[in-house]
Amino acid sequence: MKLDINKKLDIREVMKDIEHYVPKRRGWTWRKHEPHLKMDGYEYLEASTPLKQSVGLPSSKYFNNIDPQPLPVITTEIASGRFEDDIRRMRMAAVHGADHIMVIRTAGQSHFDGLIEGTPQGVGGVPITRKQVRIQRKALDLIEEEVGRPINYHSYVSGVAGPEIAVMFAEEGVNGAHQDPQYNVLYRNINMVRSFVDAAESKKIMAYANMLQIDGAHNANATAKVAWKVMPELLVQHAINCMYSLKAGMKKELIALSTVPPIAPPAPDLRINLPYAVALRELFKGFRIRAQMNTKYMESSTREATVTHVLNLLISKLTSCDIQSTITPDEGRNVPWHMYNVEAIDTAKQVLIGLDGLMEMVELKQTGYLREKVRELKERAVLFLEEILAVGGYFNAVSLGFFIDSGFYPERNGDGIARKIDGGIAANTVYKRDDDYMAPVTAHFGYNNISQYDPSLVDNPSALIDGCTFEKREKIIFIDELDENDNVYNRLDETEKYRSTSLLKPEVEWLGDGTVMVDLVLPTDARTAEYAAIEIGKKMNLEDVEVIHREVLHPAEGTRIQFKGKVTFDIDINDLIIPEPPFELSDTEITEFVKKHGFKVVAATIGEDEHSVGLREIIDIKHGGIEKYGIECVYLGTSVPVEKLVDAAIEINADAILASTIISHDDIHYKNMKKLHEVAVEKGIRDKVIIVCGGTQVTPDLAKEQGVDAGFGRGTKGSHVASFLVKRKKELLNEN
Ligand code: Z97
Repeated sequence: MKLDINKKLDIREVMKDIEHYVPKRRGWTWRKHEPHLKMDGYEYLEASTPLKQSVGLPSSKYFNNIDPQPLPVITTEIASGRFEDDIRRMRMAAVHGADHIMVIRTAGQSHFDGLIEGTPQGVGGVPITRKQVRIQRKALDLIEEEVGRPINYHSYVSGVAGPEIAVMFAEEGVNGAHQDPQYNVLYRNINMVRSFVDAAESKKIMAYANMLQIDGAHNANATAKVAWKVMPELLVQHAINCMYSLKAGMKKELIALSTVPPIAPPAPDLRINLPYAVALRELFKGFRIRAQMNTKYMESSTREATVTHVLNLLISKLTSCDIQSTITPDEGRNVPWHMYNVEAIDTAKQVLIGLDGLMEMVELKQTGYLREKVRELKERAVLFLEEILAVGGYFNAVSLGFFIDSGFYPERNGDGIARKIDGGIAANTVYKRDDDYMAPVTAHFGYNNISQYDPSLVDNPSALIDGCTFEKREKIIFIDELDENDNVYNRLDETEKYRSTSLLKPEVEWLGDGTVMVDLVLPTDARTAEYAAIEIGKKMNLEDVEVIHREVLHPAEGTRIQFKGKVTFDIDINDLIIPEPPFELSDTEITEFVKKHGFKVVAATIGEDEHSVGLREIIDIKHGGIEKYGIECVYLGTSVPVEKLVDAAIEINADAILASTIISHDDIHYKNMKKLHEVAVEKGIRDKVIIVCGGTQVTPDLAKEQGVDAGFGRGTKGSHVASFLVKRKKELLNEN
C-alpha cells in the first residue's frame, strides 16, 4: 500500500490484514542536520533535511514554495478521542512538519491494571490498545514514506500496567514514551515502591527498543499553584528520573527532560524562564531537552497563546532544545481541532526557521543577572536534594510532602502532595524474587536466575523458550474487538457516506462532525454579547451552539465572540459548479518573456464608463498589476471612444488593448467589445493586437463570443491578465 498525496487515506485499507502487520522499525529517530542548506537562494545554518512532499507556510509562495525544516523534532499531540480520525490528523500534521506524534489517552490509563484490547471509546475516554497502536503505526509507516522522513510515534508507559504497556510498545514499534515513576506516585496515587520497581522493568524494555523517554516533571508545573515556584523541585524531579533511567540501562541520549517555561506574560517572561532553561541545560549535559509550551496560563485567545508560545520558542532556540513539543494554542478552550494542531506546528516551524543562526549573532552573557539567577536555581535544587538525603531518602521525602509545595524552596508552605510508603493503589504488591524464580525473556530488569537452568544462556535468556515475543513475533496474541457495539467497525459504518459517496460536511475533529466556528463582533458588553451570540447561532440554524471565546474590545463598545455549532446538512460535491482555475504563469516566466520581447498595452475604460478603479488596479504596480512585469502601459483615461483606443494602439504599436467596462445595461459592455473587435479588424490590426476586456459584470465566455481574445470578471488579478497576454503573444509568435 502506498499513499497518494492527492487522495484520501483509506482507513479500511489500512486496517486490512492488521493482525499480521509488522512495524517497519524500532527506535527513535532524530532529524538530520544539513549544514549550509540552500533553498531559493537562502542559506540555512540550522536546518534539517527537507521533506519530499510537504505544505509550506502560507507565505512560502513568495519563496518558490520552499519549506525549510528546523533542527528540533517537532511534536504534536493528537487526542480527538477517535483513533480512526486521529490518523487523518497525523497525516495533516506530518505534511506540515511534525515528526513526533503523541497520542494522548483520555481514559486516565494509569488506573488500569492490564492491557486493553480492541478499539473501545467508552465513557471514561479512549485507552491505548494494541490494535489501535498497530493501526496507527502502520498508517504512520505509510505517512513517513509520503513525506520522506521518519515519524516517531509516542504514548505513555505509566500506571500499574506500565511494564506490560512497555512490552506492547516495544513489540509494536512505538518510538517514544513518557516514563517517570514520580508521575504515578504524585498524580495517580500509585504506591511508590511498586512504581519504582515497575519503572526499572519498563525502562529496561524501553532501552532495549531504543525508545526515547520523556519524564513527567512538567506535571509539577501544571499542578503547582504558582508554576515558577516549583523550579528548584523541577530540577530535582528531572535528576531523580534521569539517574534512575541510567541505572536501569537507558542511554543518556535517549533520556529527555520534559520542560515547560513556567511563567508567561503579563509576568516578565524571559527574566524568569531563561535562567531556568539555562540551569537545566547546564545541569543535564548530554541529556535531551524536550521543550513544551506553557499552557497553565492559557486563556481562550489563540492570539495570546501563540505569542506565549513564540516566547517559549525563543527560549528553546537560546538553549538549543532537541524536541519542540507543540500543544494546540486552543488549550484554554479545549477545542482540540485539526486546524489547531497544524497552526501550532506551523508556529514552531516558522519561529525556529525564522531564528535560524541566532546564536551566530548573539550570546548569553556570562556575568550579571542571568548567571546569578542560574546559580541561585542550582543552589536551591542542590539544597533540596540534600534535604531529601537528610530525611532518609526519596520515599520519606514524598511521605513528608516535599513535592508540589507552593513555597519557593527552601521556603515551604506545608501544602505539598504527601503519599504514604505503604499506601496508594497496588500497595504491598512487590515481592522478593524466589530462589527458583526464572524469567526467560529479553530485556528483563535484574536477577532472572537463568544460569540455574542453562549457564550458556545468561545473555540470551529467551532462547530457553525458543524466543519471546521480541524475537518471535508470531507469539504475540492479537485480539481484535471484544465489544460488539463499541468498536471501530461500527463507528466507520456510521460515517461511511462521508467516506465513499460525494457527500461533504464540515468537520473540526471527526469525519462528519458538522462543527463550524463563527467569529463576530457585537457592539455591547461581554456578558450580553455572549448570550446574544448563542441566539445568533440558533438563528443561523446551528445546533449545540456554545461560546468558546470572548474578548473585550471595549467594556461598553464591543465584544468579540467566537462560538461553535453544528450544521445539520450535507453538500453533494456533484452538484457544485466549479469554474476552471484562472490560467497563471510564474512571475519569472512573465518577466523573462517581457524582457526578451518588450510588451506595450493601451488601456482605457470605454463607452461612457467612468469606473476606472478596477482597470487601474490591474495595471498599477502597487497591488501586483501588470506594470510589475515590465509591461509598458499607456493609460488613456475614462469614457474613451472605441476608435480612439484602436488608433492609440496603432500609434504606439501596442501588443494589446485593455478595455474595461462596468456599466452593463442593455448589454452595452458586450456591444462595445464587439465594436472594439470590429474596428480593429477594419483598421487592419486585429491579427497583430490582443484584445482583453474586463469588468465586474463580464462573463469570460460571453466576452469571447464578441470577438475579443479574453474577458475577465470579478476577482481578476494582474497576474491573471499578464499570464494570458504572454500566453496569447507566444501563440501569435508561434513560440511555445
Ligand atoms: C506532554 N502535554 O506532552 P494517564 N506519564 C506521564 C505523563 O506526563 C502523562 C501520563 C503518564 C503533555 C502530556 C499529560 N501527561 C499530557 C509522565 C500525561 C499519562 O493515562 O493520564 O494516567 O497517564 O508531556
